[in-house]
Amino acid sequence: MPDELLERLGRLKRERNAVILGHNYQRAEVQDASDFTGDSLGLSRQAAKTDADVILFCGVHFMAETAAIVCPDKTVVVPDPNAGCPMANMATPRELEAVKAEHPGATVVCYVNSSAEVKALSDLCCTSANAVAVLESIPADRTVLFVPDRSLGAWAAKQTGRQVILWPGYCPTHHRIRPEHVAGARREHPDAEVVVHPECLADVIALADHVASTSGMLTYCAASPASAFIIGTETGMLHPLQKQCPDKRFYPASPLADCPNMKLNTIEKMVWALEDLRHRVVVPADVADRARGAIERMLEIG
Ligand code: CIZ
Ligand code: SF4
Repeated sequence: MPDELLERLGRLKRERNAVILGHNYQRAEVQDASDFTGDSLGLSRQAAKTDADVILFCGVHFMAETAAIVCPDKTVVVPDPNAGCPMANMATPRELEAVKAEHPGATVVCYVNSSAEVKALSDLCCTSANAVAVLESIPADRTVLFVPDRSLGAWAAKQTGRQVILWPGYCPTHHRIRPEHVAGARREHPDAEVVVHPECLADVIALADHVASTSGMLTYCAASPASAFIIGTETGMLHPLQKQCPDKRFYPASPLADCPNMKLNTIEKMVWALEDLRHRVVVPADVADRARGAIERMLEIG
């Protein structure tokens, strides 16, 4: 990366009093240029406590929206307005309203990978790091409607023994990881532990030694006595894992698991975003107020 661009980014960051948040799935150089890296929950917590006036959010659209909901008084900008999440787009507010009408007593739990409007129609939000705890917090006699990720919903339902109505959404990137990829990687690296994300196919989860969110993967791999790991999630995750444990080896379960949306953000676009203070992510106040309720109820669960 040319030093000149990174210098410009640093200068603009000071001029704008900006903080740069970078998701674990970003390009390595984008993560390295961020002030904080992590999962969407960790980054929202950083957003909530920052003194900065501007948040440059390097991730996908719903994550920047979550930051805008948590900090309504800050300017939130993204490097590329086309970086959306196809899974989040699989649940629209109109569809959710229709399904809610079919299940009037149901508690609606939305995965954080959803639009602000879908969050505003939900009772509780969750991430992959706390989906099990969120389900356990709901009285056992309640029906739960889980949107939009059917893989995470089914996995969390199994962990908790709860009956859950699943939405037919999924992550195209995680579903590109096939059981035969995992089996092949195991043959190639027989000493490695297989750690996969709950957005993966059930047949892939069944082959894993451990299932975790990205923050959970960092904790697990640091503590495990194993020295090699096959990682079943978006390939950007290999960077923070390798950075945290330079003496351990990390292999992708499948080289096909990269998210083209996550990879749209580049250092150049980050410079432009701070230069022009665009592309701004704004959530209308009434939507943000209702969505904040679902997010705060999740944060209370921990
Ligand atoms: O919550 C997040 O940041 C996502 C999308 C994945 C994860 O497990 O951290
Ligand atoms: Fe969405 Fe999957 Fe890309 Fe994450 S990795 S932004 S869930 S499409």
